[in-house]
Amino acid sequence: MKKSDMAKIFGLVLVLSMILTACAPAATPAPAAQPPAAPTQAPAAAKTFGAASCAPNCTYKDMTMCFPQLGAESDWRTADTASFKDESAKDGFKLVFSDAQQKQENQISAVRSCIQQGVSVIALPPVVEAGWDAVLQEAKDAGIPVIVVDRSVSADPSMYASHIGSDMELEGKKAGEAMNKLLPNGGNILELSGTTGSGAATGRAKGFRETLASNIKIIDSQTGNFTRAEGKPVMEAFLKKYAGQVQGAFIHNDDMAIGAIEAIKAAGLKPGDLKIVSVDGTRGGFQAMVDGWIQTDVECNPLLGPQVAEMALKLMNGQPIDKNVLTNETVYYPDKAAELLPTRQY
Ligand code: GYE
Repeated sequence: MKKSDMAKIFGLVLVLSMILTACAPAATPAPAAQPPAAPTQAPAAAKTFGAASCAPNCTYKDMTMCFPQLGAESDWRTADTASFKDESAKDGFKLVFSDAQQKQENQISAVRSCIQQGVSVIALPPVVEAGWDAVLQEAKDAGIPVIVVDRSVSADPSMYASHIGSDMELEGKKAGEAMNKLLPNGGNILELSGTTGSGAATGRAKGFRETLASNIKIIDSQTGNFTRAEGKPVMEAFLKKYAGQVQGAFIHNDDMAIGAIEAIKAAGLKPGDLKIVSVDGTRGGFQAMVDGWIQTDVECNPLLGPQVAEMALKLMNGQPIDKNVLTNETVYYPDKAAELLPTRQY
């Protein structure tokens, strides 16, 4: 067929289709106004973390946020839970809350139940980093965006919408620098680590080792699972084993530090005999600084509810969001502890 013939046929088809469209009953929507028929026509990002059906006018009243909290192991965690509950009450979105008691399998079943309920968004604080791929894929397949909250996951970032939380490695680095200042002539130290395999413990341990001076030796490291109850016996055992041989301790959170301090007191040591660097900056941590037991407290902010809610609404409305939002945090020392204690929110 000649090119000119093809153009004629094309023109004819075009005119015919215009006539047909014009003659169609008014109630029939024009083809152009219809949404794309097959999801394959939508851009990949829109399909993965797609806007809700109320977009672009979704409000908090349209939102059901799933928050499968990892546990209630520390004052940090209690403050974090309260932050989400307060935000839900303030904004008026529905919060599906559960407490996994530090067990990943409980968190995974909570996420699955949220997917079945068809929540708008899942805010997931993962107890450990590994093992999330399957359930993240299930959420993705269901079109429910997941915001990873607080600790990190090792899954590929394409598996979730965003991460909001602390830079745990940076916290570890700040702790290492603090220990270097506290022990300028070097020494032996202990590490009381957070939950094994958690982003918080892994990051803090890594950052700490990266900055620690070569004349300071970590002679032992054990987990206390971020709790007071486990921090105490771990320190008791440490002090029996290394009596008279240690000058400091890096403790991954204030709750374990408070437990450890009970053991240190019971062993007859005085405030400052063991230089303690802790993390979180809770009221309990501040009180321990006032009392002379903690020499440096690296802040970790648990009040994540407002930021997460704001991002969740943006996701529902199909607005762009940042892939990794880091919390701004500082370092506290005993000199300002008494003055700042009444201002602490957790
Ligand atoms: O430091 C600790 C809590 O994941 C950042 O978990 C959080 C940590 C926090 O139990 O107190």
